[in-house]
Amino acid sequence: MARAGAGFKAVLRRRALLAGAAALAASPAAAAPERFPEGFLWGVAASAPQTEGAAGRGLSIWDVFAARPGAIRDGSNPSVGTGFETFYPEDLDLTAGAGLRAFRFSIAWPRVQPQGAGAMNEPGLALYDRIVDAMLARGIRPFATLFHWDLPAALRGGWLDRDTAYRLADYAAIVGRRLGDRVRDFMVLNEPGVVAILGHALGRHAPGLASRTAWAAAMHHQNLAQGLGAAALRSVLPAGARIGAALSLQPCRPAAPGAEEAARIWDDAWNRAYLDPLFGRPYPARFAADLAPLLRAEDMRRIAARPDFLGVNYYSRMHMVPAPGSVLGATWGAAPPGTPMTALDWPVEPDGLLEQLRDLRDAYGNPEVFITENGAAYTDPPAQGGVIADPDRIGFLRAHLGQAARACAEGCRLRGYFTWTLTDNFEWAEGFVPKFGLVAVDRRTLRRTPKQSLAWLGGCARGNVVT
Ligand code: IFM
Repeated sequence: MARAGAGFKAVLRRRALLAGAAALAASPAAAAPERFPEGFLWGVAASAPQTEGAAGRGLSIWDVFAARPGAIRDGSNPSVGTGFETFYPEDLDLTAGAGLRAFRFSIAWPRVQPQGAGAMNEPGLALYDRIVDAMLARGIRPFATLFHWDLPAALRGGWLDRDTAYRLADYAAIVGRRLGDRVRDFMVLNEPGVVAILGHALGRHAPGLASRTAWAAAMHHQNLAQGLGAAALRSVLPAGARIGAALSLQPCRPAAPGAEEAARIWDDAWNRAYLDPLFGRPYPARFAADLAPLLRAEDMRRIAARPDFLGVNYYSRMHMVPAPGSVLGATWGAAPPGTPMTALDWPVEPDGLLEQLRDLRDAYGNPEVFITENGAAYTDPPAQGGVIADPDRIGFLRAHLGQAARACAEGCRLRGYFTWTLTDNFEWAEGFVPKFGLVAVDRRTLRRTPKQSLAWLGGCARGNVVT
């Protein structure tokens, strides 16, 4: 994901990193260990288009987008990923060996249906059989996401076309029938708001569109796909299956006096436009005119298939300023002075996670929640003795886990935590530059080298406590 001016302001950032690392590293010593409720699930999250190679699948809109000169910062593309389709046994060994017992992965729609509709590709489905079986054999609980942004390019209209929501439901039924005997936890879509805003309002992600009508269509048709996909899964899965949604939820604040309305606009566009309909509420009123041409009878009822669990992908708060004349009328501003930053210039704000979880508890009926993504890109040093020291990442995770433990203690129904991500991978328009992984991957050999954060997180998982 990319935010405002993700350019690297080296000096400022290094200073902020040092300040942040010191602040985060100092926090645990003072506090008592934070325990999690029994049964709390610890895992990692990843996605097919960021880790799998392209062989054996149809083209996705990210293959097409990446071919545009300048679209991807380092000129890379999703054709190799981390080689997960070959290296998954090793990746799962690393996961289970560390003590992490859940793996959120995604299924590549263009691998299952290269044309996005119609004929299914048996070898593609067979790959996911093997991956799921390998997880189960290691005692890892699979959490499957059906759509993590890799829309089949063959679906010409993409999310502008209402029909895509129906095609997603067909695909969901295929996957549910095939994997439902072994996978219990499914998420239909990942972060539809990011797809709508970065891909259709700002042109920074595939398919590279930037208009208000494109954004509104992508928003509504994805919400519809979440509802239709959940219903299709429900109709084919055995009793006990659990269907969720993974949303990018980031509390929004004004970045300056006078920017209050910008923060409210962004909160509506980024968070509420997905959360509210999922929980049976209308869309934010400010979008009524955008949605009027798209809404059909029964749409809101279909979308409001209250999920069995909500996946929360939290990275930081968003600090907003007005942007008159832009598609949404607001854009990212600066975080409060002194806020530590990651290597992508994203603010480090662990208490924003607690704020988000409290909002779900208080304003949405306290749904069952998993943190389905949380993590940070940092610049890692070279390996020494076969391991990479990444104290900044450990500090980031520790601080966020501390807030997650607090949310549990405050009555939020938080059931588990998935770190983004196991291996450094294809970070969309940023290419392979940002390193989010607990494990480094050599771009030439695809050889894996664990970072200290993997063992550290595994230690937390084993003890069910933040150490
Ligand atoms: O890498 C992405 C992921 O695909 C979706 N959520 C945010 C991550 C970090 O940008």
